[in-house]
This record gives sequence, structure tokens and C-alpha cells, in this order.
Amino acid sequence: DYTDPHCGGKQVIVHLFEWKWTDIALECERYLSKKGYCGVQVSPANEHVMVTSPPRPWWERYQPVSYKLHSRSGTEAEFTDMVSRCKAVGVRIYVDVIINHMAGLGRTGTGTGGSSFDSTNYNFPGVPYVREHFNPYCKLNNYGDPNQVRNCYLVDLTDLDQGNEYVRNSIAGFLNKLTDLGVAGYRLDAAKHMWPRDLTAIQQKLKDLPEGGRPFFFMEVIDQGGEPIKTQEYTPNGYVTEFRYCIKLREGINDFGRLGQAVDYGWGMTDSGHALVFVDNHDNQRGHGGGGDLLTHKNPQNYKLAVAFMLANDYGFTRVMSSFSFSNSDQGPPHNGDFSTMDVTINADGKGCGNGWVCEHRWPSIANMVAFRNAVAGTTKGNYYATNGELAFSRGNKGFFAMSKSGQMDKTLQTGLPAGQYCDLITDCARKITVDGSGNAHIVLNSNDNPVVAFIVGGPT
Ligand code: AAO
Repeated sequence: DYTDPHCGGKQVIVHLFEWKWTDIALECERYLSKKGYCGVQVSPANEHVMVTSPPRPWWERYQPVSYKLHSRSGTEAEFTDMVSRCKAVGVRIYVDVIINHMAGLGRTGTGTGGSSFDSTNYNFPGVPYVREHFNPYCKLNNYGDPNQVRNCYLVDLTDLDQGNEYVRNSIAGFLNKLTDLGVAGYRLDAAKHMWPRDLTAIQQKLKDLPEGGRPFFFMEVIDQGGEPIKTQEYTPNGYVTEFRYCIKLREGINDFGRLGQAVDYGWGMTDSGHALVFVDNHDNQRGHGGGGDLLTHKNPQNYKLAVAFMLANDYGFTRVMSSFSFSNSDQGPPHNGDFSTMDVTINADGKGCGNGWVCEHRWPSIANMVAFRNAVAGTTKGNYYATNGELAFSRGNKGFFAMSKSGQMDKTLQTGLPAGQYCDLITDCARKITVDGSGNAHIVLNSNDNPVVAFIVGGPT
């Protein structure tokens, strides 16, 4: 079973896209642990190419050179320190691992860890891999053909043969090293481009975590309907990314009436126990990976509503995106003159970051919903109320959530909660809500101010 994230039942991870290991360690200690985040998806940790044209794009990290833990985010020593410091405060690390392929055809040179490589000749001495470890070249141009998707070259990236025993052992060795260091699981990049049976064979070579249990796996499988490969082929291997939910959430924020059906199994969406869900990811927020019309930090008001709804809802295992600001889709993380990644600075109010880091995971209507989702885990929605501009529901008898995008919301609603005074989590108790003896509460919300209210039994009072 690869579905346990090993974080004591917590429910939300955050992708700290392109952050340095030193900054992630600090963020675990000063913030994530206190807010109840389960863990962090980190950018690829292994050695990668350095692309000069365009200058050092973010996507160079998706072209591996070796499995040495030396990347743009830091050294092996810094990685090891981060994993143990985060783990010590109850925050787990999930590594984005690229095992489908190595660097793109035509690229040669030296990687971030000093290893030489030559993709044209399929030579990666840092592993080592040679030609026999790769599938013969064919271009992937038809997603309607599952054989092509698995055996051909995704955007000309040298495609490893995961049916080869030496390749399987090399990959398992890489993951087992990470497990030994205290990593709790993996995002499997381009999982759709590998055969499920090969992933199973690799998983069977993996160690248990030092504290016991199988590593957590969530696989990147883009299935938006319309292609033969379905997310469900991969659920025996763990969680899978559910990209249709990004579309559902965007549509639903435009028309609250549709959020009630946000999980429409008629679309063939992944069952809740295997769906890794998010409002946007590092690809689709910049038009990669089948992008589209999605909500991102560039549309903050609607984005806050979408992430808050996702965290209040009872579907899937949730991931919050934490971005850097960008004006073109290749642009790498904020950097110094030598292209080294800049430090993350924290704004004085703690609710955002500087140096070009957006830190959506610190925005109050996102950050404070983490405690809500943790508190209501295992319950379902009830007392559902929706108009085109207002929405509210309870989660069992443990919590109540409301949001508005229509100016002033002023409604008395059934909360399903015991009588008493409750604190609004979003405003850190600046708003109080009274639930009367029959479970009703008067909900007042100004959408321009703080469009979300959430409170829980056993929360701050
Ligand atoms: C770079 C250059 C390339 C160059 C290559 C090699 O950009 O020009 O050839 O280097 O030198 C990232 C970047 C790439 C970059 C790569 C390597 O995004 O631009 O290439 O690093 O540096 C597919 C895969 C999915 C993948 C996604 C980007 O299935 O796995 O493409 N995502 C992951 C990572 C991503 C990374 C890689 C994989 C590679 O998250 O950051 O790439 O490690 C359809 C398919 C999808 C497919 C998309 C995009 O989407 O379904 O499977 O994703 O197309 O090709 C409708 C459909 C929707 C469809 C869409 C577009 O919306 O509903 O399903 O239309 O047709």
C-alpha cells in the first residue's frame, strides 16, 4: 500500500516549487509545522542539465544527468539537513523524481553535480547508463496510442527502458537512498509514460521507511478524458494527480451552483482515496502540461476561493501550490547575477514573501484552512447551501465553512454544530460566530474583505 503519507493523519501538502533546501528547512521549523501542513513536495533533488538558451529555465531540472543529490536547490549535505530538520518538527519531504528519462537528445556537457553527459550518444557516466538502457528512438506524437506514450520519447527526452533489470535496480537504488535519508514519498514525474507493471516491479525493490511502512507515491498522470490512458490504471501504485479537478474548480468558482457536482464520477474522476488534488500545478499555471483556462495566483481573489473550497471539500488528498512570480513561461526562479537561486524572504506580516516568491501557502484564507481540513478529516459534507454568489456547508458535526463572492453575505444557516461561540480560523479569531441551541448561526461576510469563514469544534475560542 503506497497511499500513506506518513504524517500522523494530516491532510495537506505544499509544493515549494524551486525553493532551496536551506529555505525549506527554515519554513518547516518556523511555519509549516505550526500551521499543520503534512509535508512538502520539493523540486527534483538529483543532478540535472544547465540550460543556457533560454537562460536557466525552471524546466532544466526535468532533464536528469545522474542520481547524485546535487541540484539547483542545493547540495546533498543541505538536502540531508532539510529532510531531518523537517521530520523533527513533523513535516515530511516528498521528492519529485524523474525516472522516465534522462536529458533531452542533443544535449551534452556537465551537470549541476559535475558529471559529464552526452545524450546524443546515450552516455550518462554519473549513473552510469549507456545506450542499451534506453528504448530505441521514436517520437511521441499520438497520445491516442498507449504504446507510443509509454515507449516513445516525450519531447525528445532520452527514454529509459524500465523493463530492463539494470535500469530498475538503478532507479530503486536512487529511491532507497532517499528513503534512508528520511524522505517519506515520491511524486513520480511522467508516470503516464511508464508501464504500470514496470512501476510495480520497481516498487517491489524498495525498502520500507526507517520507521516502518511503504513510501507514499503520487503519480503524475494527466488524464482529462479524451485519451485511452486512465488514471485508474495507476491506482494500484498509489495516488494519482487528478487534473480534471483543476477544471472543475475553475468552472465552479465562476458559477458556485456547479461546485455541488465538483466531483462528478460521470467524468471518470479518480476515487477520493487515490486522487491527489490541486487548483493549479507548476506546469499548467504557465501553459505547460496541457495548461488551459485555470485559476492561479495571478487572479488572487478567485484563487483564494478555489483553494479554500478545495480544502473545505471532502475529495482527495490536497496539495497547495507555492509559486514564484513570472512573466514568461520559461523563466526560472528568482536568482542572483550568477543564476544561483535567491533566498525566500518573509514579509513583516508573515502573510506573503519577498524577492519574487509568492508564498500562496501563507495567504490566510489558504494557510488557515489547513487546520480546518485536518480537523474535519473523515467526515462528509452536510447542510449544503449554494446560490450563484454564496456557498456554505458543514463537515459532519466538526466544522462549518462559508464563502461569498457577491458583496455582502448576510444569512442565518444551519451549521450542524453544537451550540457555542466559535472563532473564525481565517481571521485568527477577529471574527466570532455564535451557534444557537438549534445549530443555526448568523454568517456575515464581505467578499471584498475576507471572502471565506471557517470554524471547527475544538478550535481556538
Ligand atoms: C524542454 C523543452 C522541449 C525540449 C525538451 C528536451 O521545452 O522543447 O524538447 O526540453 O530538450 C518540463 C517542461 C518541458 C521541458 C521538460 C524537460 O514542461 O517543456 O521540455 O521539462 O526540460 C506531457 C506529459 C507530462 C509532462 C507534461 C509537460 O504527459 O508528464 O507533458 N509533465 C511533467 C512535468 C514537466 C516536465 C516533464 C514531465 C518532463 O510536470 O514539468 O516537462 O520531465 C496532453 C497530454 C499530457 C501532456 C500534455 C503536454 O494534454 O494529455 O499528457 O503532458 O499534452 O504535451 C487538452 C487535453 C490534455 C492535453 C492538452 C494538450 O487540454 O485535455 O490532456 O490538450 O494537448
